[in-house]
This record gives sequence, structure tokens and C-alpha cells, in this order.
Amino acid sequence: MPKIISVRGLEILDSRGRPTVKAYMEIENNIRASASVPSGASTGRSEAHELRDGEQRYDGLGCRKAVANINKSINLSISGKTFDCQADIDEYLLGLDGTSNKSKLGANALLAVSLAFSRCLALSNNKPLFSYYQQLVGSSLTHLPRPTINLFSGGKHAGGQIPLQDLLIVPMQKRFSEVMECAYAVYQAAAVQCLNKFNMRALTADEGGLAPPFGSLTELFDTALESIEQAGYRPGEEVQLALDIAASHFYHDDQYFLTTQGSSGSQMIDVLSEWTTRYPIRSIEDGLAEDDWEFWPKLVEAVGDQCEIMGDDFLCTNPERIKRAVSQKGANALLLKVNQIGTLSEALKAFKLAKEANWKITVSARSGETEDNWLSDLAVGWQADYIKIGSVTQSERLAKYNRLLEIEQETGFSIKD
Ligand code: 2PG
Ligand code: MG
Repeated sequence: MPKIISVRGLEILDSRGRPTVKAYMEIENNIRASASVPSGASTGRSEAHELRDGEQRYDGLGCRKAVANINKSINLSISGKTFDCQADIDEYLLGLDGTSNKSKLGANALLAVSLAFSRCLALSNNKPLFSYYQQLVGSSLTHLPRPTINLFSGGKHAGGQIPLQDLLIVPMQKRFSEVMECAYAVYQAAAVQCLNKFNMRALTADEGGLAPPFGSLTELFDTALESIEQAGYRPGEEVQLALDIAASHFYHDDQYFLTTQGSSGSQMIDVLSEWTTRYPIRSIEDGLAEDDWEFWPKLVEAVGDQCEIMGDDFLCTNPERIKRAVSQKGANALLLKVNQIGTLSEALKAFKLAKEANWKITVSARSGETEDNWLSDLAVGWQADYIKIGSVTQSERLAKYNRLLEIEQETGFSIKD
């Protein structure tokens, strides 16, 4: 294995213009690679600690401390060392940090280094990054992930004009390139719908989704279905829906405030169940609040047969939370975000636990993204069922869709049914 020569960090800006971290690594034989980390806005309480400076610049969001940790303690400790594999360097980084939530060095610093190392090793083995990621899992490569694509947004991604965070479309075509054509057509039709209904160009949200001032959630669903039809597709057969309810963010005082009148966990489950009978909903993410352990199994019982019940804030890509949810039958799908946990190897552990439980897995971007595209290679390499990147606008999203178009051409793979 080649020795690490050096690693250094840089504070760069994400798609919201907020600071984030990029790491540059050099290993023996003149191999150099870099990687950037994303950042969430609707975060779960159990996520690994994103180290921010807390000083005046960038409203306290600066990442100079995380960058200094890369340049000083991490660089000093790993330069000149050889790591046999990804698990070795990740374990070493965890030891260096020494805290349970990565608050000393910062999950943003650790992940940037973990990812830069993965790129260096892929280069040194002369492999595409997705093949390197595939080796970590060990299963064979047969298909591409199906994208779930943000159409309308609300909640923390769009100033809360509706409580729901995201309505996504799930185009069912077999070829990735056809999925992109479909997503474009539906997005354009939705933009026209917004103009007709609200007499205005809809604002766009953090991930490029449209964010019109819907008067009700029924209007949200109807507009989505009309947009699909106007684009020339059949809702249900050709384009399904996925929801990110992000329920933690309108849950307080033991009540869900989907409307101004609060509702209980079981009332919330009734609402979600009714939606699944009325609309072609394939998956529901964070349909309940992150610590509502009592009701998650009831939600699975109510709609888990016809719909994927996916944990994002609920599970935080955290192996311990996933184990608990598996044993309590509290979900049947995982939203995997590597920066929620902080290293590739821990994310892989989360992935394997979900796979063993026969859950569906969505590899997901964050609402604050960079132009880096490692996520696409990861979703292919790990053979995820879905990839969630955001809308089909904005270059930080398109960098990842475009990488998938390249991989489609390189491999000839279709999307799994
Ligand atoms: C989510 C993500 C991506 P954030 O909730 O699933 O849409 O948002 O990165 O803000 O947590
Ligand atoms: Mg979510």
C-alpha cells in the first residue's frame, strides 16, 4: 500500500454559499485527489458533529477550525503512514478524534479526509471510484440506482410555506438517461403549472425544487399529478411519488403540526395512510418525528406493505439506531447520508445492517452540496436501490446526475426494478 505523503484542508463554499470543508491528499507515486463534504439544514439530533467556528464571520458557520484540524493534527498523524484499507484509516481517524460524536476534530474534517483517501486508493489501483466502493461492499455490480427527484419543496428547505419538506418524483423508466428526460419534462410542466395557478414564477428551494405558496397539501399533490400528466406520463405506472415529510421539524409538545391544529402520532399515521391510498406514493421518509419510537412500528404496520417507510433524521445513518429500528420493526428503508455519521466505514456498517434486514436503501445528498460527485460513485458501487440528489437544476445537483450519465454509458447498466 502506498504511504500517505500529506493531507491539507480548505474552507470552500457550498450551494447555499456557506462554508464547508474540502481535503486534498497526496500519497506515494504522485497520486493526488480531493473530496468535499456537504452539509444539511434539516438535520437530525443524532448526527455526528459538524465543527463550525462560531465566530462572527459567516454567521458563525466558518470551517477554519475543521480545516486547521486537517492541516495540523490529522496531517501530522497520518503523513508517512500506510493504511491497508479504508477501514484502517477510518478507524485511525476515529481514534484520533476520540469522542463519540466527532466533536473534537469535526465530522466534516474526518469525512473529507476519509473520502479523499478513497479517491487516492481508486486512482492508485487504476479503478473508477465506483469500483473501489464496490470492493468495500464486496457484492457484484449489476445496476444503477433509481433517482428520486425533488419537484416541490417546503419546510426548512423553502422557508416553511408548507410544512412538508419535499415531494419527489420517482420516474420508473429503466434507462437512467430516460429518467432524466422524464424529470426535465415534469419539472418544466410543474413550473408552468405554478405560473398558471399562482400567477408567478415559483421560487426555488435549496435543492432546486419549486416552492410555490400552495394553499393546501391537496393542492400540492394535485399539482404534482397534473404536472406528470401534462408532461405526457402516467402517474403511478410511469412516475410515482416519494415524500420527505421531515416530521421532526413540525413536531413539538408531543403533537404534529401539519396544520395549525396539532395531531397525535396515530392521527399522523392516519393522514399518511390516507395519502397512500389516494396517491401513488412509493416511499415516505421521516413520516414521524426522530424520537417517536413508539409510533414508527405502528406506521410500518399500517402502510409498510405498500410503501417504503424510510428513516432519515430518525436513523441518522447511525448503526446503533438502525439496529434498534430493525429489532422494533420501526422502518423498512434507510436514507443513507455519509456525513450524518462521519466516515465511509461507519456509513458502510449502516448500509450493511439495512441490507441484512432486507430494507431498501437510498443514498442521499444534502441540501447544502458542493460540485463534487463522489456520491454517484458511492450509490453505484454500493448498489443502492435509490439515489436522492435534489432537483434537476443547479450545478451541485447536476454534477451528480451527469456523473451517473457517464457511469451509465461506461457500464451499460439499467436501473433495477
Ligand atoms: C433530507 C435532506 C436532503 P438536509 O432531509 O433528506 O433533502 O435535507 O440535507 O437539509 O438534511
Ligand atoms: Mg430527509
